[in-house]
Amino acid sequence: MAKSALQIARASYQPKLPTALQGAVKIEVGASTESVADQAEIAELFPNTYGMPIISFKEGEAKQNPTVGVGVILSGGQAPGGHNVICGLFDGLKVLNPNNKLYGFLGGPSGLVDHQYIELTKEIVDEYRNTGGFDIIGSGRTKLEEEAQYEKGAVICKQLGINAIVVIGGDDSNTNACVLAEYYSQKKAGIQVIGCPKTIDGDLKNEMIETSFGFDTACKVYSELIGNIQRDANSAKKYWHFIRLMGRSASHITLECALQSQPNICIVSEEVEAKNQTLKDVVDDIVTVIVNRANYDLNFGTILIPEGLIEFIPAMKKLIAELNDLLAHNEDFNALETDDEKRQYVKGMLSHDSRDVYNSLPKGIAKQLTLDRDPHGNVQVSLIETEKLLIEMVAKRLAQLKAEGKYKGKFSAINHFFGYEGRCAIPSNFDADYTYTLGYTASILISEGKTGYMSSVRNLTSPAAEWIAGGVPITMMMNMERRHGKMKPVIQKALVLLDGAPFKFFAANRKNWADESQSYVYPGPIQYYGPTEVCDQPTKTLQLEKA
Ligand code: FBP
Repeated sequence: MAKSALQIARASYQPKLPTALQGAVKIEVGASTESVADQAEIAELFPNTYGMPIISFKEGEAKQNPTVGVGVILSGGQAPGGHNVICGLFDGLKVLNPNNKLYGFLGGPSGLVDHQYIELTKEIVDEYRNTGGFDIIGSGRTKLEEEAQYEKGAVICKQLGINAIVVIGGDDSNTNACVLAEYYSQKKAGIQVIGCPKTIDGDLKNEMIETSFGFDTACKVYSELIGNIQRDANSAKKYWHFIRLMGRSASHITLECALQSQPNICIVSEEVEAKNQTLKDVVDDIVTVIVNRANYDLNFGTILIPEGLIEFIPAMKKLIAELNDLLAHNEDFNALETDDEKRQYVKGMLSHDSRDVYNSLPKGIAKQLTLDRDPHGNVQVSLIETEKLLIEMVAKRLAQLKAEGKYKGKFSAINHFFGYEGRCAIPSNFDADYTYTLGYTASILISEGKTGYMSSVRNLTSPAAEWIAGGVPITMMMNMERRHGKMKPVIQKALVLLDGAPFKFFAANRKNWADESQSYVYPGPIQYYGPTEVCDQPTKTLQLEKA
């Protein structure tokens, strides 16, 4: 396989481990835990895995460990560092007992159910050290939520001598991992389940999980690109760049990229929702900045837009919910032939408020809302090109203002969407070290007989040697939420907190960033070799949260 110079150099990078994990380890058991909310319901649903203590690892005495078999699953969207979780897990298992075996289930959780697997040998694992991507075993979005699936999983585990499964995934995958842990405990199946916090979106975090892996690298890649665009904008001085960023729900990625690159405008969905803003309000806010800059002959700039914005605009949320109900299995609608007939039909069925919103949308976007639906009948909002929608609406409003003599500038816009550019990037030193430690930690949790725990590595703004590794009961992160019409126990998603330090820093500075021509920051590409202040810094979000 052909390799780049960086690939070859990174293959021999040895990820940093906390001092406590560099030799034999003993466990320190903390206080018992409670779920973040709905304690009685969660305790009842998880009689075997509720209330367990937080665990941390300290330096200890060497001991004999029995041989174990472990299966690993990559679940959901790719995130830089996934391979290193597997490398850390593999190395940790081999240190515990050289006879330990690691199997990888192929293509995500379905690999467990369909018995698709490979044994991960040293030769295979070595090929993937410090690389991006999930291609070592592949990933998938199959949900593990039915007893029949758990039973099929137990069959292959028994066949291969697997005592523990490690699920590397986001909030939903870790919720499912916990349900699986509880199920196998109840059935006394002898299969432990450990989770690892993955997602570039950064929305799987809490008191004990400081960040999910992949967020650091993905944000650094996007910030580099945004910085490059800003330098171009500042050189050519003729384009407004509308940049949509991945993150299906929370705006962490967009906010982090803003903190790194200081764009002229950054929309935070959680703020839009809290202020009960309409799409028109969002457009007006953008227009105000554009008009103001035009007064100083600055007819260029950058605008960051979170992918999930549409769903956070209360009026849009209502419209989408009405459309979901209206169009689900609607024979009359499906029988209509022309776009115009469909548009008229929808308009006739919507509530007064939603009809106004629908009418205010460009026809193309309105049509998209009625066409693109996922298998559950929901509009796939991530496919909606919000950046193009905003360009169209902003251009229209600026034209009106120009006609009224209130805007004298020139508006030319370019749209971008950054997501896949960062999801499989070569992990930053931070993510390479963090993920390796997460995997290594998982191996120790397994050897200590733990189940229903998430691998947790804290104190991440300190040097890696001082990181605190251990385990957190997954039930501790849970609350009850309505999903598909039923109340379910799920890990609470972490949205951007408007009273949190990262947002407050942004809010205190955004006016300067909007008006000034010299406030852009150009982060440049991720550096893997060089001084620690260039190569090993965690995200601004983490630094501000921990300051
Ligand atoms: P996870 O939540 O599974 O980590 O995935 C995150 C994400 O990258 C989102 O940012 C994005 O909306 C989504 O995956 C896209 O997924 P896909 O490529 O499967 O459509």
